[in-house]
Amino acid sequence: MRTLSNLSRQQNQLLSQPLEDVPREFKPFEKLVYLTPTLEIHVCEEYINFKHRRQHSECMSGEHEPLTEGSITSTKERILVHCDLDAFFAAVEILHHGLDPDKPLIIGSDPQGGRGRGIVSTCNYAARAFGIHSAMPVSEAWRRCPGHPFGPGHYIRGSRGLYSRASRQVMKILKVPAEFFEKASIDEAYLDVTEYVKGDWDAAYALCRTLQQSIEKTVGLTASFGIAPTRILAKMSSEVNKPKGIFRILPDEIGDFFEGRSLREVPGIGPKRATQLAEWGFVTVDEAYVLGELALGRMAGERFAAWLMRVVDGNTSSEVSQLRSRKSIGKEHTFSTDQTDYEAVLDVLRSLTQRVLTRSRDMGISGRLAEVKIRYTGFETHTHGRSIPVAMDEPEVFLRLAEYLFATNVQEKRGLRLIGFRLGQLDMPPTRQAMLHLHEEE
Ligand code: DCP
Ligand code: MG
Repeated sequence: MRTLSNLSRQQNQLLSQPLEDVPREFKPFEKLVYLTPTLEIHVCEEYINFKHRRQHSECMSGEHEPLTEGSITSTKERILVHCDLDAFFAAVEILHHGLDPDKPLIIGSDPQGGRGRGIVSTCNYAARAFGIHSAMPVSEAWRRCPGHPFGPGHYIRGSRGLYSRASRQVMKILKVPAEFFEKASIDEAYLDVTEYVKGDWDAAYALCRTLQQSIEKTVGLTASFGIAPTRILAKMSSEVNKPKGIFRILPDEIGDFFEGRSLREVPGIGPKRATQLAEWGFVTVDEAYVLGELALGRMAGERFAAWLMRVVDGNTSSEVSQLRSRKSIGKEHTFSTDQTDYEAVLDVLRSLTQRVLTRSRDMGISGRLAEVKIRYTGFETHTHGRSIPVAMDEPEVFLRLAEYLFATNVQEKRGLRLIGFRLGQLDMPPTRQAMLHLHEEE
């Protein structure tokens, strides 16, 4: 019978064998890796060398770091697109329930007739006309636009499943022309389309129009697009003509774009910073810029001044990579009643791990850290992690790590409320295709 202690023993036997001797179904991937008795992962030299070569060739700059020689942006101008769906949750609800888009719709916590203590997630444009916006207390929203029977407001709690499904459909469309793609949140994505449009900014504009129409036709939602040479500029430009807008900033138009534009509109400048700058007399970006890095730095701090100069000079990052928006990929499961059958828990853990790795592979991401989360009866929660020397996306490696982490850490005889698996320390892996080439070269 498969029991937990059997499993540990079985694991240890397996782990003590080099990979060549392990039964076929346990081989993570042939010749590349084997696990030692202490669960260290040994990776063959070629794999590591290959990876390092890739890392060097893919050195890219961060949003808040100065550009380095040889990074993608400094060698060649990129054409980035930022897409953001319009009033996303509200638009999905309108579509799903066939609601009237001209009637104010508010998605968020239960307003409880104006006594609700939660906040608004979002609202449609008809509700925005009442001054309602995301993150506003729902009681305030009710005051501005009460719901039935006192006013025209329609309040909905929202259904995550619907939003995820719509988001997936949209992302599928957006991915097609993107050489590099990054889903930045449930309703926004960055696309590097430089190659697709062959460096032609007019073609990029036409592409956005096509994508916009395709999203509306296929999913029934409207989206806004920004086209620009850096991430921050692309994000700002998708806001300009919202809803259902497209706005483009050409490399030599950046200065004009910032003329008279409020500092508060720059992502990264929060209300606190903007108020402080306004107190010194700077409300627009150009007012702060003309002061120069040195003088602005004395007032607002050197780092901030240097960063703002780079934003306006178009020298911030144009890297589009899924890793920018993601620190880890995880899945967890809460049992309907606390579990003491650890074999059943292990089955759930294996399935979660498999799903996480399927997802990471779909996204072209690998990871170095395996983490198992165990929540006991009464909510006491522990996470147990293990790192491997190089990032991988092999399900078999992480299945074995997950089983091992669970088997060696679970406090036996205690009821389990939740089990979870997380892949951390993410990295872009050698693509699976590249790995195939590696095999061919051997
Ligand atoms: N959201 C949320 N809580 C917030 C902000 C947003 O739950 N404080 C959710 C609801 C939004 C979705 O995320 O529909 C996307 O956020 P956006 O900031 O893009 O807002 P919208 O898409 O709703 O409106 P816009 O048309 O301004 O993009
Ligand atoms: Mg949006």
